Amino acid sequence: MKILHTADWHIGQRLHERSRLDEHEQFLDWLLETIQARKVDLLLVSGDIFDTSLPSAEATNLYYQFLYRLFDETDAYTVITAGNHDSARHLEAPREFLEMGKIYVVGLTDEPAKCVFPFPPDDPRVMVAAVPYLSESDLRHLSYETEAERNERYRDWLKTFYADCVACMPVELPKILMGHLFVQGGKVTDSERNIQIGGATAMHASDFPDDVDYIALGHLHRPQAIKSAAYPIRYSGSPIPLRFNETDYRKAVYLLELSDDGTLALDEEIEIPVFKELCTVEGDEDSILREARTGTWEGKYIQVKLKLDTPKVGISDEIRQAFDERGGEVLSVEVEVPEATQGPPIPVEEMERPEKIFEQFHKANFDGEPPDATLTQTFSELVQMVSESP
Ligand SMILES: [Mn+2]
Repeated sequence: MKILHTADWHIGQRLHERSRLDEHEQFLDWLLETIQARKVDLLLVSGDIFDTSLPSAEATNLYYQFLYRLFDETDAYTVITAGNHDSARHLEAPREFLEMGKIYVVGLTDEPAKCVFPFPPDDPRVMVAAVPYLSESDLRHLSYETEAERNERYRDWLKTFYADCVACMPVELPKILMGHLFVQGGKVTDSERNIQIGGATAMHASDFPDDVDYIALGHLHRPQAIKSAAYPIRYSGSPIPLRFNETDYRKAVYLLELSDDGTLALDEEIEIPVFKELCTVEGDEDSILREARTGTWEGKYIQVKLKLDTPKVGISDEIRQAFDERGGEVLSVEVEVPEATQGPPIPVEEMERPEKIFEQFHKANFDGEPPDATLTQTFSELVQMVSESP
């Protein structure tokens, strides 16, 4: 039996306002071909199907077209869970309907038993716990708690949830746990939002139950395995780079093989082709224009980081055009000009309370004058409002 682990599709994502739907379409075509070619029996998608909780009609259509083709053109079962980017309720809304197509979607986690599925359902060989992202807002609010205590409670809650899932499974069958969460030791890139709730929440590899065979995670966008566990804990990563700085490593899906004796092993890390190359070009005006006119840019997305001595009107357009003439599409031009009026930087160790930082900022920008009482009061009210908003 072949099982394929993927996550973090982020369908509908835009990079500097540029739609990525064409890349997602190519990825899903590739995924379907891979499922057919490798005769995959079970596809696991561990959260962040969409990039936003209310995806566009086009993004939604692409997703359902893919699901329909999975049903129509393959024999695979599919398990999909919600990530922090998804709307758990929206994803789950067509649940009963999708089940007719052997597609199981879990968005909300009210009960561990509802997350546990046997595959194949009529002659179980493996158990899967389809655990979606557990949002902090699902935790009961306790006003007397410190942030650290709340983080601990979140972690405990996850631990218990996974243990309860495993308790619902027959002991003799191999077990796969899905999840959309941060495990300590994972390598973070900068495109994961809300990676750690409150800044410190993380599961530890040892928090997962003992009697498990594989943990199929989503949330981190770089494919990776977490060290120091008795069984593999893996993030498959996102199929396309979501930022310009996510291009120094390859994207992948994991193919697992469940043998007849019930052993589950990694069969192959299958590299995903690069559908669109993302490039960053840095330098001064002359060097960037020279690169634009001599490089190979056909079909590439480009981010330009331009260093100028003084601001120059129209330079961005000139750069965009130069790349455009050789088939490249510039998605962003960041211009860096030496800032004469900038105040001295505030050392990190001096950044205490927001009010303190504000005072330092004011002094730095207004000839050493601290903000007056009204301004200080207004700022405090603002901080209060922000910290109380959900
Ligand atoms: Mn994600």
